[in-house]
Parts: sequence; C-alpha cells; structure tokens
Amino acid sequence: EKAKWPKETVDLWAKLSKKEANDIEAIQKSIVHHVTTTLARAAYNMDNFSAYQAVALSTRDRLISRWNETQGQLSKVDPKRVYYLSLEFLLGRSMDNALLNMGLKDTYDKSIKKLGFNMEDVIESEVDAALGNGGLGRLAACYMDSLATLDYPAWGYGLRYNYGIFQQRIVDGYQTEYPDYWLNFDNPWELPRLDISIQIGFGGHVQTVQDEYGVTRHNWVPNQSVQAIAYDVPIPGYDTENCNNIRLWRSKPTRVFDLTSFNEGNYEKSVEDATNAEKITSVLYPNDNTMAGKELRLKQQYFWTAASLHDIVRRFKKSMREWSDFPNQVAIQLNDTHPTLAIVELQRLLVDEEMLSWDDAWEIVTKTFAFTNHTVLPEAMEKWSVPMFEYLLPRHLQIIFDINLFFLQKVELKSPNDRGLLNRLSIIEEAQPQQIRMAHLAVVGSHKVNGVAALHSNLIKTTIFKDFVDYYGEEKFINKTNGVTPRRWLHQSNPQLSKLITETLGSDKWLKNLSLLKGLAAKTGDAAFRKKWMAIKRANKVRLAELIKERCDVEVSPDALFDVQVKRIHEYKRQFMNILSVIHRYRTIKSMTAAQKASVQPRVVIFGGKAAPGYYIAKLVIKLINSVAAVVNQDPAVGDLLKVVFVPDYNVSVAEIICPASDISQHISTAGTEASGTSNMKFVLNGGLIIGTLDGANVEILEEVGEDNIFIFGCMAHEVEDLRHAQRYRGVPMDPALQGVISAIEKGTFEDPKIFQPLISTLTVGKDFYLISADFASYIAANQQVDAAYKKQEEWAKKSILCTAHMGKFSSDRSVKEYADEIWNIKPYSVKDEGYL
Ligand code: GFP
Ligand code: GFP
Repeated sequence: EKAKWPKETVDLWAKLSKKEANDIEAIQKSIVHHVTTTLARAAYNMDNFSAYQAVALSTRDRLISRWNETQGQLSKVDPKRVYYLSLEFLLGRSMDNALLNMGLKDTYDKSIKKLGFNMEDVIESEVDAALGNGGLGRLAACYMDSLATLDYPAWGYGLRYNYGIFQQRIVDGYQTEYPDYWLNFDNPWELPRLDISIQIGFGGHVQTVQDEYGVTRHNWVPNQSVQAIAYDVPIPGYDTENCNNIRLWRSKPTRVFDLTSFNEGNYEKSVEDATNAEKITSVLYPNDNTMAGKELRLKQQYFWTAASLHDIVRRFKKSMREWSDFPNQVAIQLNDTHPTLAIVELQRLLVDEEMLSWDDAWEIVTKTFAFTNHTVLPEAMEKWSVPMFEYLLPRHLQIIFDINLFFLQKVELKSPNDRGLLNRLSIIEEAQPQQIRMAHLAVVGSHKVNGVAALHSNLIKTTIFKDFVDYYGEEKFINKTNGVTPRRWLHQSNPQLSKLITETLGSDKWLKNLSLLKGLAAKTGDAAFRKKWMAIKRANKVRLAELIKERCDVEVSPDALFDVQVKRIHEYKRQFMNILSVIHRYRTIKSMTAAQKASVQPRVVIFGGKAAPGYYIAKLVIKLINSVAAVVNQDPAVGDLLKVVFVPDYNVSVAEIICPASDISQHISTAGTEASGTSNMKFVLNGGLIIGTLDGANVEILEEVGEDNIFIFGCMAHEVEDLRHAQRYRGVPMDPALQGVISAIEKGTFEDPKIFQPLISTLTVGKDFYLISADFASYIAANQQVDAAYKKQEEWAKKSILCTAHMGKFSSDRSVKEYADEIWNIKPYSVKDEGYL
C-alpha cells in the first residue's frame, strides 16, 4: 500500500511523526493538553491525582514513541529475541522510573513546579502494579529493566490480572485481605492492543486421522474457547533509546461461542460462559511457594502460554525462514515451572499444525527452552492431576505421555532394568490419581536448567534433580545468581546516596557498570565522606520514621538502630525466630538495672510482609508480632530501648522507602531453604549491613563484602538433615533461652496465650522443622555483635561504605548478560537514530 503513496504523502508522514520535543515548554504543553482534552479538566479543578494522570500521559507519549521506534526497527532487523515467560511481573510504580530511565526527570520536575505541582506528591499518587507475590515477580521486573538497559531484544509475556496481590490491613493485630482493584482509575502504563486477539481452546476431544501419506495425525477439537487480548507495557532502558515490551494477556469471551449458545436459545448459559472466560485473568494467585492445584490456575497457565506461543510463532513465520532456524531466532526462558506447558504447546503446534515429524519438532523445542528453578521446597513443586488435566487439555496430555515415553526409553537404554530410576525420573508420578510433575517436564524439555544462587544451584543438583544430573551430565545444570537493578533500587529510591556516589566517583557510569562502586572503598578513611554517608542514612531513616508514624502510629527515633525484616511471611524465612528473639531482648531489658540499661543499644525492629490468605501459621506470626509490639511499645520500663512495628501492606513502593533506611536487615532462613533472596542485595547496596544464615545469595554477599561486614550465624545447609534427625530421634532438648521466651508467651505476657498455642506447637522437640531451637543461641549472639558493632559509629560507617562498594556483582545487568551469553545466545541491538527506516 505505502509503496503506492505519492512522495508528498510519504514526506508528510515523515514530518508529522517526528518525536516529541523534550524542552520545558513542550512538556508543559503536553501536560496541559492532556489535562484539557484527555482528562477534560482545567486549572481550577486539578488535584494531585489529576496532575499525576496528566504527567503520566505525557510521559507515556514519550515512552510509546521509543517503544514504536524500537519495535519497528527490530521487526526489520529481525535479530534473535528472548522471550521471558513469567506469571508474575511485580513492577510497582512506573512514572518515576520511566522519567529517570529516559533522562527526563529533571525537566519534568521543573515543568510541573511551574504549573503549581510538586513532583513527590505527584509520584505518590500512582498505585503500584502489584502483579506478583514476592521475589520471583520482582526478579522478573528487574530483569526487564536490565534487558532494556543493555539493549537486548527481549519481550516479557505474562497475564494482565484485574486484581493484583491483595491489600493487607491489620485489624486487631490480624492480617485481613482486601481486593487490589488497581485498574479502577485506568492504567496509563499499558497500551491496549484490541486488534491483537487470539483464540484459546479448552476441553473437547482428539480426532485421529490418517493423512494422504498414511501418517497418523491428531487434531484437537476443543469444546470451549476464549479470546486472549494483548496489553503492551513499555519498558524503557536507562540511558538508551531502546524500549522493550511486556505483553500481558487479558481473557475475554469469544463471540462465536456466545452466538452458538444464544442461537440455541440458551441466553443464560451464554452469559455464564462469558463470565467464566473473563475469570481466567481475573486474579493473581496469592500463594508464595505453595502449589494449590486449582483448575483455574491450570487454565491461567495454558491460556497464557498458548497465547504467547501463538504470538511468538506468528512473528517467526513473518520472516519465512526454515523451521530448523526457529532456535536461532527464538529463546524462551521459563520463569519457574508455571509456563512449562509452553513446551508441550510448541511441540503440538509443530507436529499437529505445522506437520513436522515428532523428532524434528522435539529438537527445535529443546533447543528453544531453558528453565529457571526458584525453590527446593517440596510444597512448591507443581503437579497436576491427570484426570483434571485430561478434561481441560486432552491432546496435551497425550503429548506429555509421549514425551515421557520416549524419554524413559532412552533412560532404559542407558541404565537397563533400573525400575526405581524410571520411577524417579518419570514425568508422571504413580499416585492416585496420577500426577504430572511439571519440574520434570521442564527439565526434559529444556537445554539448560539453572538455579538462582551458587548454593541453590548446587543443592538442586544433589536433591530434586540428582537423577537428571546423572542422566544428562553436569553441563545442563548451571548457576545464574540473581541480581537487582541499581536504577530502581539505588538511583530512584535513594537519590541522595546516588548523587553522593556520582560526585565521589566523578561520573554516573556506575549506574550501568556497577562494579565501579568499588571506587568507594578508598573513601572509608575520609572522615568528611563518612559523615556525609551517615547523614544520608539518617535522612532516609527520618523518612521511614514518618511512614511508621503514619501507618502504625508509633514514634520511633531515627537515632536507634533500625533492624528490618520485610519479605513474604513464611515459616522457612523464620520471622517467628526474629520475634522470639525480640521477646528475649525485651525480657533481658526488663531484668536490667537502670545502670545496665544505660549501655543498651536502642533498636527499632521493623517487620513487613504478606502471608498467603490460607496460611494459618504465617498469619499467626503476624498476630504475635503485633501483640508483642502492643506490649513492648507501651512499656515505660523499656522506653526507646526497644520498639517493634509491623508496617502493613508491604509492597514495592514501601520497599523503596524501607531499603535505604535500614542499618541491619534480617535474612535468616533455615540454611538450604531460601534459594537466593534479592532484598538482601538491595539492603547491602544501600549501605545496610545484614545478619543472616549461610543460605542463598547471603553466601555470595559474604564472599564479596568480607566477614567483617556481615553477621553470619546458624547451621549450614549440609548440617540440616543431621540436626533434624538428632532432634527427632535423640530428643535434643530445647534451647534454654528459647524455653524462657515460650514460657513468657504461655504465661500470657502478650494477650491470651491460647491464641498462640498452634504456633508454639511447631517448636515441640522433634517437630521444629525449621530448626529455630538449634539456631537460637547463635542468633542471639549474632544480634549482640550487631549491637556492639553499631555503637562504634565510625567503624560502622566504614562497614556501610564497604558494603555498597562491594555490591557490583549483584546488579541484574550482570545476571542478564550471563543469561544472554550462556543460555540464550542473543546479542544487543541498539536503536539507531531517527530516519533509519
Ligand atoms: C511488532 C509490534 C507492532 C509493530 C510491529 C512493527 O509487531 O505493534 O507494529 O512490531 O513495528 F508489536 P510483531 O513483531 O508483533 O509482529
Ligand atoms: C523465590 C525464592 C527466592 C528468590 C526468588 C527469585 O522467591 O529465594 O530470590 O524466587 O529467584 F524463594 P519468592 O517468589 O518465593 O519470594
């Protein structure tokens, strides 16, 4: 069509599609334009929220120009792309980040000031996009930032939930959940692509036919169908024109099917079907590290992987390449087992629809996929019951059985007659009913499997995937230590520290090359620098103290040691052990003379995090924290020596205030249970020290910062099984200090002790699975070392500086580059100046 346009039409398009100007006047014009047209408001009826909307829309215009340019050029150049399939993207707020990444924050700041608004208030008006539970979802968001910043051609694929993770409120000390209807006021950070709609089938049966060459063919004939509609979320890189995409799918009823029911005179059924279709992307499952086995969850997973695969295959087919070229053009990363059905769907498309032979198809599939494991917890391992699966996805079940059969035949050739081995490796677990082990399917269908920290990657090789390592060899199983983006987690959330670092290092290059931070190490001897450093920490603590006052109505002193544990509430993360140690501290202070009290280091213990709504024990931990806080905070015998707060509704924006403000943070999971952790990295990056076990990435943080700048305690991963055994069969007595703490709870020091009985039962000798008793004494001792070290403020300042200085390794840029080089085999492509096309 366009080839037929006269020159003047082409020129007119070229002239009019020039990018927006970025001077103050142009930006002010665009803001006011959105106020008066898009929002239909005027200067006299503006508030902070409408100012936010207008600024967001103006920012969005600039984002979309970059997005368009990037996607247009990538379509032409057609390099190999990576697709990151993640059921969760925990993005948080977008505006501040987009402005900083595009280098427009200062100009916008000035522009809106003159229009009568203040940037901070405007930023505060944005609601979080909370489409994730915790670490896994936030990791995906950090990776998207790094992929864009490093100019990698990458897309994320996920679901556009109407409700993100629930909002948490504390009522009478208990967690209560409220729906997070984040789309209430429209979402300017997405681009609805109502033209991109894909039919997704469910149920029905499989037709088996002979084709004209006598080959048996299987055709899936679904009996239900829904539409997937694309919503694109632009992800701008930092200091680059590149802007990547996250495509989120929304489910909608299919018109054809409604009409059928309707024409059959069954109007109610057609409306019901429509509602069911919308349900698929209605809500994010709020369980962190537990497998629920719900039919709707399986529907979500298939809906999302099928829509994404359809889109990826369509894009590949545009270039008219040979199928064997598919893995040279496409890399797909499976973020946990949630998207494992993509393996089966691609095999189905290639064999049933594109008519490739099984073996040719399978070679393409296994060269395309790679799989990241995020946990070894047995309760998190995804399994689907065969009957339920067959009812929803009959053809996929056949394919899974075939994948399994051909795989086990090869195992049999290698290790004949080892039935135990076949059982252990099988994708199908022989239970009643049979179960599909998604982790096994993911390993068999991928060319690389990685864990998320060195310790974890080794652990999976000796535990959950041991037999697979024996069969495939070591090379398939690798490590990719997690990372976090320094743009959001330092530059954006700790602007003063970012500024000081840039001044000290002489440039802001460290933001794209985090190892440059090591230049700060030379400054530990500079007293004036230490003073500035600690003054910034104090200002961040003041900011957090204000949040605590506002949300918890507790006054805390920014001169106390701020001790933080914020993360999902889970037994393995041991918030319970933390609050038990706080009770111990409280009892110790109460038993002191006034003279003894004078030497106590004042501490504010800050908790935050959500418990899965059905996780009774985790919710009781929240209740205990609040009950302890109620008593301790009112006790005149304690005063400012100890304060305890639970900050409600912990989310990304709250984390951005908490991370820069910690002196010490707690990463105290039972060794071998926390795969990596990423908040540990964020705290240390902001000059906060950590107290932790030798678990997950703590081990590597220790390697980087050195043992003088971290507080390590507790048993090691390889000791855990022996300790459990000893406690179970040899009745190792409970730690005496812990015993004292439990007696205090049982005596009713903190509300009716009956409330906490189920929690205390988890510590019964022989049942203390997370080894709180075994680690308690060393935990108390480590906390005492923290107190002692904090009193030497000058030494503490040096430690704090060294912590930040040695965090270069933990940039998600490093992680992403390792994935790109060692797993995806993709190269960066930088968007060229305008006029390239
Ligand atoms: C992508 C984007 C489209 C855009 C084209 C060309 O398309 O919106 O129009 O690139 O710029 F999504 P596909 O690669 O998905 O075909
Ligand atoms: C999981 C693991 C964490 C790990 C993240 C990201 O977190 O140790 O750091 O994934 O790899 F448990 P959650 O999603 O469970 O919070």
